[in-house]
Amino acid sequence: MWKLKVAEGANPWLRSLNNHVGRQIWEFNPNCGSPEEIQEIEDARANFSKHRFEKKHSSDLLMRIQFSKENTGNVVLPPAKVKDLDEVTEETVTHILRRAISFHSTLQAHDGHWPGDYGGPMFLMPGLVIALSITGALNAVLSEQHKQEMCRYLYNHQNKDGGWGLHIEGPSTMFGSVLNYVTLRLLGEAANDGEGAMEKARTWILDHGSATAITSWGKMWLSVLGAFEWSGNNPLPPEIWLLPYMLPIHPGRMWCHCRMVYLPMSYLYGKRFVGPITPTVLSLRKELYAVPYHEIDWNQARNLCAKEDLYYPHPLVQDMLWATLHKALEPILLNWPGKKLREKALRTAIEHIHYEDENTRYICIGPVNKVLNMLCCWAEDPNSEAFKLHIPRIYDYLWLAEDGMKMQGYNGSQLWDTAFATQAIISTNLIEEFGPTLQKAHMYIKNSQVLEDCPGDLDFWYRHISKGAWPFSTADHGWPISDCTAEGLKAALLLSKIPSEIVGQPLDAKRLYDAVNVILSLQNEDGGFATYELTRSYAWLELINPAETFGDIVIDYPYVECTSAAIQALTSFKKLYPGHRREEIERCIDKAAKFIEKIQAPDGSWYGSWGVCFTYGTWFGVLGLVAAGRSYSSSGNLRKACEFLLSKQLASGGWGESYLSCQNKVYTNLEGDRSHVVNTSWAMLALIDAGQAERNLVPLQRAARCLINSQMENGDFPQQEIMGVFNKNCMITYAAYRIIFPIWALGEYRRRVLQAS
Ligand code: LAN
Repeated sequence: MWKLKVAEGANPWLRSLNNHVGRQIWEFNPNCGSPEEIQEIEDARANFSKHRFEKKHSSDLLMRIQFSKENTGNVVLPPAKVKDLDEVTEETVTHILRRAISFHSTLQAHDGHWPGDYGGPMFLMPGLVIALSITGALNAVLSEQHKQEMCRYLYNHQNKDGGWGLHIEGPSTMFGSVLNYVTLRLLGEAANDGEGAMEKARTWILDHGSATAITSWGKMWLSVLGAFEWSGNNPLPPEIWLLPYMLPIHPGRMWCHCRMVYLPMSYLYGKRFVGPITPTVLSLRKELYAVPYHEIDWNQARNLCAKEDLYYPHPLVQDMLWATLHKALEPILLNWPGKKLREKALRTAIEHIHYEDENTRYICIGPVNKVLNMLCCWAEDPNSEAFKLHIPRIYDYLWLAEDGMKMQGYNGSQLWDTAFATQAIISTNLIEEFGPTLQKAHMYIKNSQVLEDCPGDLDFWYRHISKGAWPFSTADHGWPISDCTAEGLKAALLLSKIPSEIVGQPLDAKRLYDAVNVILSLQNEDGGFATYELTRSYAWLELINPAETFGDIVIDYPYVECTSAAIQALTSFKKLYPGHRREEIERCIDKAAKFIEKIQAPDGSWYGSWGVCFTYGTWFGVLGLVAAGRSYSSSGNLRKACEFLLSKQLASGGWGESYLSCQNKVYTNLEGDRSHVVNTSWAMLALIDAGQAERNLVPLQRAARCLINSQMENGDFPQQEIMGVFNKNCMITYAAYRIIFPIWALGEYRRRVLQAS
């Protein structure tokens, strides 16, 4: 049976700063699990497959089944439902909260964090499987059980029309379809396996223009595999790293995710690296194209892209730029003496790759550069230590649920979820009752702060300071993030106000100051906060974004979420430490609030970039302004925001926003106007903070009733549609949101509405 292991890392090739706190790994042990336990898992799998077209999001049941066996002490209070609004009493809400927090406590791991599924994107596992096949490590890294679960996942998420989307809920794209088809083939599935599923996939691909119409990232993956020619790719010259930093297009000025993905891509491109041409690869050359492989017009293929994949079509200038580089520059760089420059650029690129690997303990900033960097290390030297150090960190990205094994969007969302869960539980005031849970969460937060900057000259490595920051996942990952630092700090400050007999010793003031220092250092001139770094270049750089499926990837833009979180954290900090850097903090908050006001949409909403979507953004917009001292009566921005939210409340009393809001930037209800517990909670949290209770209680009562009636038998809340997003177009799972946000919203409702009245 499969088992989730937390904070373990007994492997000589693994490095850790803090004994692997937060590390979550699934392992298969053939000798464990009773027949009943195995049957329970089989039932969950069968149930997912049966309903896979109606309910595309899995419910993280394997972890839940395991934890319910491990934490048997939990007493489940009887469920409660409410019909009339006057039944939404303090007593009922308290009862619901007890049920929810008791249940959520059973999901907490011994190191204090809440493990969970961070899947969703459908373009990540292919990179891993392609890289492992090329390096010959596939069978050493992935056991038969791994492969079986990966195939299960891929078949489960194949759309009815035979293709795969960019993410689990999306319509079929060429990128998703070709890469996942190739992945199944590399995992050992034959071209006619899957009871017709493989043929159906091929039909989809050929009917929509064949693999020549895959996106640029897909072209790159197929090229390293040997199933596409490098001459069919637009150039990715590593020489860009040799340009002076002054230039706005210098990669050091790009969003770190963009820079870190194009870095190894440019290394592989610069080398025209191709893996061994195996019989499967030769067969794929036949399966993926409508014409014989040697007859394909590769020059034309450079700019092909299926219409299903086009979210950000290349502007003309971009095509002109690639054509010039392709036809004029590349021939020079491939031959003597231009070759010398290429060699120098490749050395620079690999040096930066090694720096990134070392300073994330081979986790890397994200799943894409993780596998690309690993492949580069192998391409540089197949026997290298670096390649060996990469291997055990692969498992950090794999997650198992009833829909199968997936590759996650990060090595988890540990710190983020723990910081939110802590704030949610504290909001309920049931602090003593859940003291042990909070104490463990506190331990995780303390253990996960980043304590040092990266080594060497930070400017040389294009790195911002890290000391005092919180990461999104684990300290070993280590990349600092503005809003993770802010949420970590908010949680740490709340915990510091609770007696240490209940939640343990507070964080040293010195470490809080370091966190404040990181936040202050991340404010842009315009007052806004971007994600990991300052905004280092201009929005027009998006013109050279070559990734057809993603929007806004080239620079790190300021976001309402990050800006609001920074204000909230600094406001809480200022109350407790009024003497520390007071003026700077006040100036920062003031500028940040003005930025938030400036970017509010005319309808009163804010567009959320990392959650779905306007309910998420508006929650942040409102909380940021309120924390900065604005109120409903003094701020037209807040009044408009409330009006906006109220106008979207559904007949059920809830809110339910579709991922289409993110893509189209237009508020879109879920199909059938269904409500979603997470959107409902975000809207409620915003309205409560903006003082809705003083004006008209009914919308809040209706929302609370909707949440109460959604609670499940065991105290959990249902997993509904996907709620996370990145780069406008790709969705990502936040498995813990379904319970954290209902607890938080009902907690605030109880404390600030019911108890205050
Ligand atoms: C994340 C996850 C966390 C997220 C928040 C902290 C929630 C947000 O407020 C700021 C942005 C951030 C850090 C974020 C950025 C984009 C990420 C890293 C991801 C959504 C997780 C995966 C995604 C990454 C870009 C996926 C790889 C794909 C590429 C296009 C490179």
